Amino acid sequence: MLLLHVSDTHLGSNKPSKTRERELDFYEVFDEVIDIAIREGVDAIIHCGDLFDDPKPSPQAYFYAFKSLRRLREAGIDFLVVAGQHDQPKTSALSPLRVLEEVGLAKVLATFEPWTGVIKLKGNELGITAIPYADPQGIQELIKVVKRPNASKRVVMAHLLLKELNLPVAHLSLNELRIIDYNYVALGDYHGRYVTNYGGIPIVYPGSTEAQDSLDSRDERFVALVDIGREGVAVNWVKLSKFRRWLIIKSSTYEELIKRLGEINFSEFLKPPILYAEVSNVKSVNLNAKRVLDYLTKLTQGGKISFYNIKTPNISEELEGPQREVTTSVSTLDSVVHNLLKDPKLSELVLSIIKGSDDVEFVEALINQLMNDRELINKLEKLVKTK
Ligand SMILES: [Mn+2]
Repeated sequence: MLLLHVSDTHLGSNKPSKTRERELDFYEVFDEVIDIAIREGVDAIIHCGDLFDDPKPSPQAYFYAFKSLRRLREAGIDFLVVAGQHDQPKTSALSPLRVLEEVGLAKVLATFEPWTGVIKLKGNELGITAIPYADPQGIQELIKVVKRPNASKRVVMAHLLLKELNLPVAHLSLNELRIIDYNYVALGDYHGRYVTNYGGIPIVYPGSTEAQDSLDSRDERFVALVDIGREGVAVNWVKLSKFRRWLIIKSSTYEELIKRLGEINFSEFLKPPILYAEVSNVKSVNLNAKRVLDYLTKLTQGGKISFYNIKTPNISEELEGPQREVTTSVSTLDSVVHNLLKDPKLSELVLSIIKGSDDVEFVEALINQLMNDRELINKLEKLVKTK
């Protein structure tokens, strides 16, 4: 019995850039999972929740889910799924997973209540205990009614956080899950890859297929190919290649950031990566922000990076772009000076001095002086008015 274990595909997400291009990434890597299932000739895909990113998926999220799952059905491979919190509507509305089931593209084992039963896959029986997402209190009640399936091959499929992950929130420990006598425990909810075992039973989180934020970003992503035979169970990892990579850079200055970016070989990326950087040592309004912005614009226009977010914690500013569908908090030199001085005549005068100067340090000193010295501004204002 060959199963492909996947979870947290979050179809419909477009984080972090909120662009159409980014949304397509999530569909593409899901389609790659389907390719792997067909290539490996698995008996079923077991999806452990958060198939969709939103319990009310958009038409395009349904469109791409249908397209991929139809290919799987045509290859005669079942798609078994339990609901994660993202697949669960908050009200009494229908789970989007039920739509997939109605059109014959998925077997939904559990949306709110656990389920135990036996599924026939290409003539072989697989016993499954399916546990959908529940909050940490609710799961204690749900787990009480869980029974062991009556079949010789048995797996658990659940969407929950194990206490063993040592995260601030957790649902159950492996002890509380009571998993004696199963061959494999397939899990979802945790977006990282995590493998352990419990009395010889593999306990596996394959992790999400795309990253929704920088913490979730990794250079490698996998799905688990699970072979349950008479002799035991073997887990083989299949690498995914279609997800977008992230560049995470911590530098102390803007100059260092530009230097580091200059050293990167962008041709090694299948898709232009997402850049997240933190520049720790920016203490005041810094003219190099403009230089960095120009450099990043050049990189995005040249197709080297797809999106950037540069944080400067000391002055709590953020450069984000490219400015397509996202809002941005980039402060240009002109707006900084206008906001600082208020008087249009005075700010024009100061701007003409700044722009006429090649001495970056002098200009920075001037701006910082103006920012910290009300008196000076008053004097300058008087000067402008007497002219
Ligand atoms: Mn998730």
